[in-house]
Amino acid sequence: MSNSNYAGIPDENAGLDSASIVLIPVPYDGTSTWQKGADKGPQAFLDASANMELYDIETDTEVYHHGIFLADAVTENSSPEAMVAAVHADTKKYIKKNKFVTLFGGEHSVSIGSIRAFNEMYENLSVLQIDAHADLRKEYEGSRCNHACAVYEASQTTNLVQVGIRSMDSIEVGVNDEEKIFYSHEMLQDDYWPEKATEALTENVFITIDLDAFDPSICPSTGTPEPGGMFWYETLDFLKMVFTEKNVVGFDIVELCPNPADKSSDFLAAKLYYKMLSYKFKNIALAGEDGYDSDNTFAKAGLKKMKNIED
Ligand SMILES: [Mn+2]
Repeated sequence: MSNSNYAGIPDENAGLDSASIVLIPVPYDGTSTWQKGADKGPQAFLDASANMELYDIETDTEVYHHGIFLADAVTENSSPEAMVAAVHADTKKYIKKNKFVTLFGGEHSVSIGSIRAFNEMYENLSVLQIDAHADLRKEYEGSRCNHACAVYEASQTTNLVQVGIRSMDSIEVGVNDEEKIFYSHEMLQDDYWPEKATEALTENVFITIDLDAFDPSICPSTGTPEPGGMFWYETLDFLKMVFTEKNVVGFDIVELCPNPADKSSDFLAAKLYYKMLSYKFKNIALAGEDGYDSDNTFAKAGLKKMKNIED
């Protein structure tokens, strides 16, 4: 990555020791089947982030004051399995440092590694997947670490809740509990889907967002754009509900496939990432406020839900 600090934030907010937040870029595109280019996603996301205003109007906060450390990118790409192992190791390393860990892909197979790490570190983990595709294949093209298998493991080892789904293969039917799949055509008919999806989650939630969940009219730069997707404010309202009612322990955003003729998708991804951080930290005091003396106030807020830190 050519950017030294996330979003051009000052060095004092970008160091690992004092940062509450870690961002791990994973520029990986080894298994995508149609349009290549998700390996360029992290750089386009960082470039758009550097051109974004850092005051969030809605929460009246500047979340970067909590510190955002831009980690070295995971560049292992010798095989899908090796990439997943590398993502798993890095994610776990930073969770153990009591950071709020976030990742930016890359294609969706990177989430196999991040979800595995969070599931090892947090009790009764739910995975909230916001995606056009079910991604529930056990194996695809000879690998269990293909993007089409992104949440198969999560469906077996966590409480998986899927939102925005509008494309799947018949072999995926029945892999996840139908009660926990919120299909786009049903969401359109049910004003209460956000409450129902939130209720389906346990306390500890990892969120994985495949940008193709959004309608291609607002986010066309993804590998497989599917019509009939989610819009900006309905997505933010839902995320706000989840961040308010649950303990979101981390998240990833994947499948930005940049197109030089469309900067709006890069910018949507940048803004989405920052919005999610703003929702997470809006009620967590900054160092020096409300009697907190620690540089890393997330450590205090987040630790209590974690499994044995020595795992
Ligand atoms: Mn996906």
